[in-house]
Formats: sequence, structure tokens, C-alpha cells
Amino acid sequence: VDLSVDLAGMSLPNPIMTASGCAANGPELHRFFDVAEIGAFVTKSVKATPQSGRGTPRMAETPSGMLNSIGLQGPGIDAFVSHDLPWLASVGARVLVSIAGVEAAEFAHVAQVLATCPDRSAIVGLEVNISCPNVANRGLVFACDPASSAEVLSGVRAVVPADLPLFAKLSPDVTDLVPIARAALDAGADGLTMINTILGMAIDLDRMRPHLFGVTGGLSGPAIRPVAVRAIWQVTAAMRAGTIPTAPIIGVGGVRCGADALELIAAGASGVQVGTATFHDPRAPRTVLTELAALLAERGISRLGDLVGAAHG
Ligand code: RRO
Repeated sequence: VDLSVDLAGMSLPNPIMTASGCAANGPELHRFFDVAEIGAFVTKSVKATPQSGRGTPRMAETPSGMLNSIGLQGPGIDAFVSHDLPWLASVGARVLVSIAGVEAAEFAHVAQVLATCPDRSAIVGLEVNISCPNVANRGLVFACDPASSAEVLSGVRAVVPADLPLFAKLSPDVTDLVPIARAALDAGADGLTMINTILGMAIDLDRMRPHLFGVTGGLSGPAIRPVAVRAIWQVTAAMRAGTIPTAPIIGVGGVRCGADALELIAAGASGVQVGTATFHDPRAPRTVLTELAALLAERGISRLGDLVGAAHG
């Protein structure tokens, strides 16, 4: 089975990736499987300066998924390019670097440093995280507003070479993703990643207080897979109808097994990220890859591309 994919110039041996934030920047996961075996490694979103994130508790398990209010903890771009990225390059990983910021200029700064750093050749693309539910741009998640989405994407596009693919990571917290997708693509995104976590919260009945220090957090895991399917379907349908430009979609949301990955592919995704499942089983991304290959073989499909968007008929 030929699992190779070309996502807006990102040439990958297979479509499976980690999901941003769920496997830090690699070494922990590499103890469980060779991170160069999956299509790409997606980093925790990196911003301009080091940040310790929000107060604790900032993770909560619910019966239907995981809630987080990490608040963009990370080493900052300088430590990322001097420490984290060289390690990923040394093990042969293809790196999709997730970038973030509190304003458009911060995203552009981080992108510019990456575009000119010594390990640039290990970077296959940038995932522009405009959808963190725990980082508000004047009270608004960038990806819930077309103009804010466009401002970030055009700022990043202006400082990176045309051959560095940009994927805009979108939020599920809007009923219609099409205007946001259009704004991001028109402003210079080459593809879309859907979806980030859904804004939620939980209450600790013993303390009679919100579970998370930050009150609200992002919900992930199996509960949100139908929301990811809806988002991917909605944007793919608009691309097929010609109302927005055609571009590759990376699907993410509650994928635990090969069949889950295939569902996102059938909705229109040509890449698939595995996130929350990694907390239960660190080998999850590698297992999803094996299961997806077996499913395609069972169905007599020789090329993955034949199933992308297949459910649209
Ligand atoms: O760090 C976080 O709190 C976080 C981010 Br940047 C994100 O994009 N999605 C999420 O659920 N948490």
C-alpha cells in the first residue's frame, strides 16, 4: 500500500503525525517508537519567549475526554532552535513546527527565526496555531474571526519563503468554518489543520470550584471526533463546490485507531494527527499507522489518495 502523501509541498512517507502539544518535542515519545517512522512530528506550539503557562491544576480528565488549560508552556523560540530542533533533526524526524503568539507580530518573529535557523532542512512546514483556546487576542481566539486569522497568516507569509508550507490550525468553536478557512487561505496559508480543542469546563464538587485553575480549558479526545469530522467535511464541501480555494487538510480530533483515521480521511483529510490517545498509549501514532495500512490493504486500496474525501461521493 502506498501511504505517501504530498501536502502542499510537504512530501511525507505516510499521513500520520503527532498532534501539537501531546508529545512535547520528541524525546519522551522516541523511547516508545522511532519518531522518524511517522509522516511528521508536530511540536508543541512555540512562541517568542519562554513561558511557564497557567497555574495548576491545568489538566482534568472527564468521562468523555481530556480538558487542558496549559497556557502555552514552552522554552521559547531561541531554546527551541538551539536544543529541541537539533534533537529532532538528529533522529531524522520530519518536523512540522507549531507556532503561536499573543499578537500577529509574535507569530511572524517566530516564523522568521525558524526560516533561517541552522536546522531549517528538518522543518517540512509550519503549523500556525491561531486557535489556542487558552490564549486570547484581546478576548478573542484568532481563529474565531476571519480578519484576525488573515492578519496572522499574512504576517507569517510575508517573512517566510514561498516553499515553506504554512498550515493554519483552526478552531471548532464556530458553527461555520468556511469563512475562516477562506480568510486563512487567501492570506497565504497553503493548507489547514482541523481541529484544535473545544472550549469546555468541569466542576470539582468536593471543592465546589472549577476543576481547572484557569476555569475553562480545551476538550480533546474521542468526544470531539464527530466535531472534527463535521469541520473537515464542511470545508472540503466548500472546496469541492469551488467557493474557497482547494488546499490540503490535516485532520485531528479523537483519533485512537486506524478506522478513526480513515473516517477523517473519508471526510476530506489527507493527513491525520494523533494527540490525546498518546497519553493512554505512547505508541498510539505508530499503531494508528499500522492499522491504517492494514485497513487499506483489506479494502484493496493501493493508494491512500483514492480515499481522501471518498464519503463526499
Ligand atoms: O497550551 C495550551 O493551553 C493549548 C494550546 Br497552545 C492549544 O492550541 N490548544 C490547547 O488545547 N491548549
